[in-house]
Amino acid sequence: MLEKFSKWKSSLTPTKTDGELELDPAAVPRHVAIIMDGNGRWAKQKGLPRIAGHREGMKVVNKIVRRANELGVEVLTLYAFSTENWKRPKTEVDYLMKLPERFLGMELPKLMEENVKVRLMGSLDHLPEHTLRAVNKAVYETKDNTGLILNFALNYGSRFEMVEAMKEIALKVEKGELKPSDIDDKVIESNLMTADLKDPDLLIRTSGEIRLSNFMLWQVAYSEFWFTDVLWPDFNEEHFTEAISIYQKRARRFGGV
Ligand code: V07
Repeated sequence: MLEKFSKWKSSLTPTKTDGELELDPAAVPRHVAIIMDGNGRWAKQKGLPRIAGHREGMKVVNKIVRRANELGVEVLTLYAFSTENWKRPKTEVDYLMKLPERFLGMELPKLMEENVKVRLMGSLDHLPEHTLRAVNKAVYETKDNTGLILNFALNYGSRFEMVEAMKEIALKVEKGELKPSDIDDKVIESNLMTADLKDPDLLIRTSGEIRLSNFMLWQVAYSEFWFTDVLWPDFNEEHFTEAISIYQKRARRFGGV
C-alpha cells in the first residue's frame, strides 16, 4: 500500500475498552455506504471457488446490518452488484443473482422484526425475474418500517445514474417545465436514485483498494472515507465500530471548537 494513503486506513491498534470501542451515540454517522470488496480474493486465498467468497460475504451483511441498526445509523447503503459486474463469468453472475433471494429468504422475517426498511438503487432492467420478484417483495413488505433503511445498490453504476438524471432534466427543459438557468445542485440531486436520502457521512471500502469504482460519485463529495485491507468476508462488527470511531475522531477534529 502506498505510504501516503496510510493515514486514511485502518489503524491496526484501535483503542479498546472492554474489548469494544467507545462510541459517542450523539455523533453516529447517519448514512454509511460500504463497498464490500474482497470476496473473490478471500476465496482464492483459501483455495475455494469465488462463489464461496460471495456466500461468506453475505453472512457478513447480516452482522453489519444488525450493528448499524443497534448504533442508530439511519441509512446503510451496500454495493452488492455493479453495472460492471456483468462482465464476470456467467456462472458467477448467475450465482450472485441468487443471493438477494437467498438473503431475503433467510433474513426478511428478522428484518421485519427489527423494523428495517429495504430499498434498492440501480437499474432493475436486466435483473433476472426471480431476483426482481424477491427484492420487490422485500421492498413492499418493509415499506412501512421506520428503522434503518437498508439500501442495496444492485446493478448500480454512478455514471449511469447521472446520465439518467441528466436525461430526465433535459426532458423537463424540452417540455418547458424547467429553464436551463434553474438547474442547480438541488435539481440534480432530486433526479438521482438517492433523491430522498441524505448523502453518506462515511464511506467504507474493504480489501485494500483505494478507489471509488463508479460508486455514488456525486453523493460522496463531502463524505469521510475509510479504507481497510480486511477482506469483506473477514469484516465484522468490531471493524465497523472502528470505522465509526475513527469517523467520530475526525469529526471532533474538524468540527471546530
Ligand atoms: C451479494 C454478498 C455480500 C458481498 C458482496 C457480493 C456478494 C446481499 C445481497 C442482497 C441484495 C439485494 C437485496 C437483498 C440482499 C446481495 C448480491 C450479492 C448481488 F434486496 N448480499 N449480496 N446481492 N453478495
